[in-house]
Amino acid sequence: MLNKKQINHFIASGIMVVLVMLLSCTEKIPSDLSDESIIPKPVSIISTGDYFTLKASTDIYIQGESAKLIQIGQYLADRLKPATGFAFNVKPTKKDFGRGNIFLSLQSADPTLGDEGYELLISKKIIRLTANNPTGLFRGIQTIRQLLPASIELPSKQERVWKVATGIIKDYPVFSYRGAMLDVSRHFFGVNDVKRFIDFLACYKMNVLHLHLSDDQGWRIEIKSWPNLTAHGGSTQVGGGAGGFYTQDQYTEIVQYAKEHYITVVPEIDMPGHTNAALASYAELNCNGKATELYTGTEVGFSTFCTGKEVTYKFIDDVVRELATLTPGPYIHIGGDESHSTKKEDYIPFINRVQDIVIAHGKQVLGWDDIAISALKPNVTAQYWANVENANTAVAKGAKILISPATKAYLDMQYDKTTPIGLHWAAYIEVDSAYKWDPQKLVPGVGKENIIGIEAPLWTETITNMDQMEFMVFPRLPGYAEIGWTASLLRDWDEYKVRLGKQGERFKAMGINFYPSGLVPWVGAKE
Ligand code: TNX
Repeated sequence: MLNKKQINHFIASGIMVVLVMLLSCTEKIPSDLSDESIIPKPVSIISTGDYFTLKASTDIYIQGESAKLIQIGQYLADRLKPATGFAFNVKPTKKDFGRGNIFLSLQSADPTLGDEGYELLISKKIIRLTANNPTGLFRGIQTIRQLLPASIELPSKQERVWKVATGIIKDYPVFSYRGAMLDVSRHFFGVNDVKRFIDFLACYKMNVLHLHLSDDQGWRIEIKSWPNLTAHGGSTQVGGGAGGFYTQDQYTEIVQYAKEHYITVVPEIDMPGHTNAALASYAELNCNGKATELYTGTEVGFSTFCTGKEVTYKFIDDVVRELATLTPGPYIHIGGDESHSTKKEDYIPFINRVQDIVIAHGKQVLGWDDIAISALKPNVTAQYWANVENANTAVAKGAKILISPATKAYLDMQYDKTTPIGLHWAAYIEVDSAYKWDPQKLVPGVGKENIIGIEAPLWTETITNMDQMEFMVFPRLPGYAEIGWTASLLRDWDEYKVRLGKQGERFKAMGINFYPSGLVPWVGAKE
């Protein structure tokens, strides 16, 4: 028979066992940093087998006092506050140590980390993030977010412990341009939608948002010297809905929000084709002097500016001038694709003149690969989307290449025959196909030295709202981010899909409507 002491001991250990079991079910304690799901995959991870715990008393210390650093510290605090319910005061310090706190430092970073790299040291006592400049700190903060449990992304307070596995991460990107494009012309997306899209890019360390601001179906940016562009040209969209446009103040708000997320906005005015919205707004831009009708279908290649009229160039000069003043980034994108209604002998001098206009306003030219047949000026970048010959011609003319293959990187392509939205003229792009390619080996004749990076475009002929946008973007976007950031030698689909599967809980916590591909081993996220 057991005596009373033994029975008590028995009960106590039973309770302990149950408690430990409960804890380990609901709150898996991380202790192996190299086992965490980080996308894009970092350059190196050393695990030290312990954990750091966020507490109500944890503060965020800034080393090197500056407005930008305070803002980054505040950004991190704002990400961590809702789910933890902790205060996370942000304050400058000269000290190197303070148990239980997070340090963001620009002091004595490793120069090999470059402009966007960071080093993250997590010990039992502190988290220290170091970089050469604020951009690197911002990128590193995304890693800290992903090392915390997925519920850190929930909008309300969670009762749980917040542990981070210890170790050292060193990380920096392969390509300097890692972008996504949003077509706001075919279907208009308002300022808040674009901000949410920017949030997605920031999570995965992407650094460019390309906005396709004009097309046949709609002109979406206010140009003060040509007000009918938006008053009339912005008044509809594919399917005949109300459309919309950004005032210059709203556009500036988007650019500023992007900047706070260390993302550059590249504005595109597509020309000489894809211009029906402008041609419907101003009769003088047409060769016959008559305004066209607004267009709400999805055909391409039927519109063209009148390349022989002087007013066309006065118009473009005004548009580019106003756009350049709204654009802190280096590029203006001039489109140039699918100008099937422009004769080649008109197209070439037109593109040559438009390049001069962009350069005269202090900006660098980006254009779809079709522009390669013109006389490319110095510092031009051609965006490869389908035509290998164009890409090679552009390289031969001294241009750099931005890699956006329609067959691999088009976010508007359906995943497979059964997925409800999207097109499939280039390919069906399942999540594995979207991931399994190497930008440096994709286009014969175009190698690393020619490539500035990659971009995944989301055309919106079939995409009408945020839910649909998220379904097309997730879960492919993290893969594109990884292709742009992580060396292809470190990438492998079978290993990646496991990390992606663990991100599913994060998508859910962020309220993202994602495509639950059967190729991905989702953890606790699939309905
Ligand atoms: C081709 S890609 C286009 C766009 C369409 C897209 C649809 C490119 C430069 N032009 O006008 O929206 O296909 O996938």
